[in-house]
Amino acid sequence: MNSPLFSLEGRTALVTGSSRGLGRAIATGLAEAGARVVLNGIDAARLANAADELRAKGYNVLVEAFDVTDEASVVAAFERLDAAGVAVDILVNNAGIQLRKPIVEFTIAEWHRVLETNLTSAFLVGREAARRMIPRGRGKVINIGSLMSSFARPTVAPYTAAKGGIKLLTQSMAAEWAEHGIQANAIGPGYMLTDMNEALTSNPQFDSWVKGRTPSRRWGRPDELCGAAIFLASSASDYVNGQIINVDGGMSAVL
Ligand code: GCO
Ligand code: CA
Repeated sequence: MNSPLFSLEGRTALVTGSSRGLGRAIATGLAEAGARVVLNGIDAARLANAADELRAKGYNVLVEAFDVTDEASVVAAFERLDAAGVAVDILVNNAGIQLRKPIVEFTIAEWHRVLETNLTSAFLVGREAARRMIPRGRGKVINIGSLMSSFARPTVAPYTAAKGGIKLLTQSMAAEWAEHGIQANAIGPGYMLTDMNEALTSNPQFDSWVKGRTPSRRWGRPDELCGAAIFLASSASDYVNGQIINVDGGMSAVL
């Protein structure tokens, strides 16, 4: 039985980067909890495929293909939603990329691309959403951080710096928006089975490191983020602000 506390009926959720991976899984979970979902991505074909899959399950789905790193595109997308009478009640800033190499081998262009996609996007999309949530006196912002919001490992410096920024941007959003009835929180996925991590899951040494380092002794499944997402998107979290919930099998709790 769905507790009304966790119901998302009548609410609209925009999930950035939701044509695949964690974003698609989270969008599916929010739809299952009753939300109308607005899918976002830059690959129209992948986006259409994701929309078809969710609609086939009977969910209420809109599609907004825009580049979350481009201010004009983000502003235009929100103006289209305004014109269509679509109010974003729940924003999930999930869009992100990964690039792995030693710091000394990164180009400035690669650095900028990772920071823009993984961090600046949350500022751009969060700002537009909040400009509309503040007058309404309510809203939910869920930023997708990472274990890397708090811990580092070699070869993922730009991603880690961006995810560290996501954690403190979330706290900054809470600092300014809580008084307007908006709750801004983050989810920190652990090592999840996604395309982005294909190079890791297919590496026997890395695979055994993850399993040895994680108390649950396994990788996480993208759908295992849905519970935390539904919680943070629902009335159940109305007094939760500026927090990051690690969904990582316990990895961040142990040495
Ligand atoms: C890596 C991985 C990680 C995971 C996740 C961990 O190369 O270490 O890509 O960054 O994606 O972010 O929380
Ligand atoms: Ca990401």
